Amino acid sequence: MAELKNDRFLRALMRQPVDRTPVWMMRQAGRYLPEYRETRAQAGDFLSLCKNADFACEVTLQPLERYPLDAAILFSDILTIPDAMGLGLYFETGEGPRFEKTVRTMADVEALHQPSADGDLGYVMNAVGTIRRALNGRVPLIGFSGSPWTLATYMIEGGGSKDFRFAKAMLYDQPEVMHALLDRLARAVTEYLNAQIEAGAQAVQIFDTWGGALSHPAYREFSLAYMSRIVKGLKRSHDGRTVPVILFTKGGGQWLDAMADSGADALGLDWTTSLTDARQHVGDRVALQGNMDPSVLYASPDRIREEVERILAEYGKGAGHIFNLGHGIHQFVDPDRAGAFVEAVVELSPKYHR
Ligand code: 1CP
Repeated sequence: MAELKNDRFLRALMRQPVDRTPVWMMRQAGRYLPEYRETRAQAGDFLSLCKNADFACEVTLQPLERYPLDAAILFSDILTIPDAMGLGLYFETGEGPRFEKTVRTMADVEALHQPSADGDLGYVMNAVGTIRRALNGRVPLIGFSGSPWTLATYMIEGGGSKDFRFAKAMLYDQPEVMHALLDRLARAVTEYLNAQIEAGAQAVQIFDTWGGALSHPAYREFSLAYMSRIVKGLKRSHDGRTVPVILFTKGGGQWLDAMADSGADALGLDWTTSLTDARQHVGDRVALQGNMDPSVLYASPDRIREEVERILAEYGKGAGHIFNLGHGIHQFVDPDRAGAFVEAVVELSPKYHR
């Protein structure tokens, strides 16, 4: 594999000194880009886009052609695992993801197929290899997975949800069924992320998008415990380099202390948490990634720049910050505003590293 030309992102994840704050955007390849919409139309639908390594590679690289980003993220989805477990993922036009089957009982859990990372999910590993070759060392490639709890919500509800009616009922009434499901998911996620690392992912992120919907004790028992187990089961070095792990719980600002003890190298933050407070809590245990409100990208370029400056100052001087949005970029953002954001980080951050 080609020599890595820009290792700013990996260095910051390990809290090593850098010349400026590295930057990437969650969901940086996606519907806000006209070129993405064009490739998706060619591929037919979203799943065909994920399953074809050349298309997945093309859309992964699209945001890098526009902006000076410091990392690429594999184009795929967190729902590849439930799909490979036999639930039948599909997308209705204009709607979010849906599953043909749901998981509501112990019998449903026992009937799940334990997916193989090389067989059932081999198309993801092909995409990782194809993207690494195309990147040719330009920036590192991030692999990812959903957290067991977040994946479980989709599997139990049969798609996206606002109140997690069935998942919460299971958690409170039948915790043994929930634990059986989370246990299977944790094993699948560990194998899946390790396979991505072997295929060439240079850092991995666990997306716990719905962890923030849990109560204080339930977060530890049903989400963090399983993410910690995964972190401990990951191959932390490959090809002579450390492979850093990032944990992102949306709405997890009050649990950073416990998250920092998981063994992860970095924590992702949404915009409701102050980077100053977060840094105080975690000390030198982990790096921090985030945390601009993605809706700032609806504002003017001047206002975006002001917000970037405020967040840089909030983290302060020194290593260990990766600039990102606090959640995925919205589909109605003007691509030029995303450009103004990335450029502001590039221009304004060097003074925090002198
Ligand atoms: O083109 C389309 O219409 C499909 C939209 C889309 C895209 C672009 C979906 C369906 N997934 C993706 C790609 C995707 N999903 C990436 C790509 C890499 C990148 O550029 O960042 C990633 C990292 C994800 C992860 C993902 N999928 C998460 C976790 C991150 C987050 O934003 O919270 C979640 C919750 C999903 C589920 C999902 N897949 C797709 C949609 C629309 C959703 C959200 C459904 C819901 O609201 O519950």
